Amino acid sequence: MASGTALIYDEEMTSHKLLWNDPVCDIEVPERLSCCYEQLKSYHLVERCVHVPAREGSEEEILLVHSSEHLEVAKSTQTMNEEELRRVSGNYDAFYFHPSTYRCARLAVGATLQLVDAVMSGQVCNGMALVRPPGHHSQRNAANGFCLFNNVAIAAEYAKLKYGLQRILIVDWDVHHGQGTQYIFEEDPSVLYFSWHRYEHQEFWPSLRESDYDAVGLGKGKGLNINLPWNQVGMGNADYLAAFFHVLLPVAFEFDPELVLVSSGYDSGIGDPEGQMNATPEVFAHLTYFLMQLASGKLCVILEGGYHLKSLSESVCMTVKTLLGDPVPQLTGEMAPCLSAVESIQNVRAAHKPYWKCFMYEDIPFLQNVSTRSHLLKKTDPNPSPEHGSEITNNKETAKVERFLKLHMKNILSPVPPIKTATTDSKVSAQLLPVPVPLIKEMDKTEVKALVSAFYADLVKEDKTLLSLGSMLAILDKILKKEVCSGITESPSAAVSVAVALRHSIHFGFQR
Ligand code: Q9C
Ligand code: ZN
Repeated sequence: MASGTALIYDEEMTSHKLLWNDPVCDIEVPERLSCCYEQLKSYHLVERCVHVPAREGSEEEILLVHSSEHLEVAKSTQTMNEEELRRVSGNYDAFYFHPSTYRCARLAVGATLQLVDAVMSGQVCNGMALVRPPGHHSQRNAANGFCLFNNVAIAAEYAKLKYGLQRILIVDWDVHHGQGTQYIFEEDPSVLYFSWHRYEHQEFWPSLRESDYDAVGLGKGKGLNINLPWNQVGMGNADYLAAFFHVLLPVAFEFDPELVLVSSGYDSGIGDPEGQMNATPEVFAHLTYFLMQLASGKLCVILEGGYHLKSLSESVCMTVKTLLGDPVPQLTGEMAPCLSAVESIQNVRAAHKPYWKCFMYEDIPFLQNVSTRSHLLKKTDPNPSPEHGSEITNNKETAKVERFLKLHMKNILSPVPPIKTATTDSKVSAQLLPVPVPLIKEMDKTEVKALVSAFYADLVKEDKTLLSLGSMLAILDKILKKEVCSGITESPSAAVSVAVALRHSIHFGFQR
């Protein structure tokens, strides 16, 4: 059984960049790649991975998926000036060329194939490729949505050809529909393609009829294309887990893939200006962990979108950390999926009922009306109250998200205290009294007031209170350092005990 996690990163892929003003494309920046790598370094994840070098994908490999016309157009842009580049870029929906784009796109393909080789040869168990430009919107004959060559689709064809694979699963958790990948494998029974995507009843880009749940594949590929359209923004951890539990995982285990490829866009994460979703970085650890249970762990994660640099890089770290085998972090927040998510999930289950045993024996009615009604309401009602009413994500408030994420990541990455109860003896705690005093500053004003007034009230009646407070503060100190999760001491003062207990519950109440 193979072990180890490959990481593929080549700085050269940061040379592809936008040379003119274009508000549609200006979020696809080189820093997307460098920020991820810096963050991986800061968590000491890079040194734990097996470094696999990128290479250029060959023309032959690109032609596994793309037309020679498409390849030639891309090749011809290498020597163009800005004006010519602008003109060619204008032939596509949301794409820009730079003189280095062709070289970067070939490296992106090659990096992806290197990852497949590392996993299929048993050099590593799994891995991640950080690549630009991304791939999943790219089609046989066209660049689209920041994508030139379809890295993941080429990887699937390559794995079929080189390793004789008969069942490959592609999981596309990017917030956009990978319509390019859908078109390429629509009739192919050897590739199961799953994509969830912001859809909003076809209002969200790429606004295609064929992104809806009833596009199940064609011919021999019927049942092997699974679209889960999100008809509202603000989907969060619970919605993503419900999608995995009730749609993807049952089908994936039934399909029993020999290799899993992830079109790993993080624009489905919190703070992303495109996705407007609410899933926090640690949900990607869980998604990764579930997929690691398939195909004997043979999992290749390939970067697609993700435009909020902090959210993107934290989510990439969560993914790589999980690939390395670290325990998955606890999820917080609402754990029930919203109504609109349940509706989408039910509809895709109903659409796939004829093709999968896991759905066949269940009674799954279509639920076409629920979110359609709220969708129509939204248009007429100036103050609709959608389910995700007070979302953290807001277009103009990414700074707020940044502050949220900073605190949030600190909280989830700091070690959980052991189940251990501190106790004190009066001599030691009396000496400890001056040490934890600065901690009082960390309490909020009302808490300090309550603590202090209770302390003075008791002091008049009871001399031993000073000693008792010392014990309490010594325990509080241990709780805050996460050395213990609770403490017990002799105390004449109930008020002080309550203050410490309150502090305790604020920090750890939901963790144990
Ligand atoms: N009005 C990826 O995430 N938006 N691509 C176009 C046109 C393009 C996203 C909006 C978004 C492309 C890989
Ligand atoms: Zn995307």
